[in-house]
Amino acid sequence: MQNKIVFISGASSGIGEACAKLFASHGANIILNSRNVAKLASLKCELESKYKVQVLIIAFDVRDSEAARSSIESLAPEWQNIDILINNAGLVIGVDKEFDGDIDEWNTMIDTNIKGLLYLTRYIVPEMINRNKGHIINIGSIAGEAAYPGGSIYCATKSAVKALSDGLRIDLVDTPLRVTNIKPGMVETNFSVIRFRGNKETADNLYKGMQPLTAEDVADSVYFAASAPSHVQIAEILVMPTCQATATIVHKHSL
Ligand code: 8X3
Repeated sequence: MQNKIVFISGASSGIGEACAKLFASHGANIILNSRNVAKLASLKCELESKYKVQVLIIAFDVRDSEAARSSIESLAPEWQNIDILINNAGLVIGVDKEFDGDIDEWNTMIDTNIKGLLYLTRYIVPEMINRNKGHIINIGSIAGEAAYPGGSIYCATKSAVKALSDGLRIDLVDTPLRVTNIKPGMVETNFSVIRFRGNKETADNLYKGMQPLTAEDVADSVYFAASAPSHVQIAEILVMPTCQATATIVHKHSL
């Protein structure tokens, strides 16, 4: 991974942050993207002091196509050759029934999880094609496999991530570029706190009696796909805790 350039969206926390740490520990230079400049600045300091790597912050909201375009187009020449795009920015808000949900929250999920991923793909992949080199790693979800109660909008966005990953793989089949869809099951990050609109206690209860994945466990799968030999394309990884079988079947021990 030495000297490769890795662009990570949603890099200020959770899986994105864990990927930044893991790829930097293997010598990759990292472009950190999210809206949270303060968190990105402290992550940049940490990575540059621990590892011999360079870290660039480009803070913008992935939902803003114009900000994505201008930020990526104005990258300094030494940062333009992005080797790996990790489309990680994504979220779930609410557990409402489909006929009952909050439309603003739907838009936030759809605009971030689908359109944000598309904008970064649109602005970063053409340069990869020019250089005949690159890997797009989308963070999908077990939620993209089948809908579950209270998750229909989020599940739809992650089904879209699967379709977009498959479609991009088809569109790039005559190139050396690779496309991977990483589909985590239950992972304990701030993700569930946002799902329950800030209620940490409800989020914590979700993981009682079972051992969820950590963000680092998912980053390991991302790194595995990224470090495969160039003729090997890991198309998908479905990774979940040992006590999970599907999005809705989880064995919990009694407390
Ligand atoms: C996160 C996994 O099970 O909460 O994408 O949908 S789950």
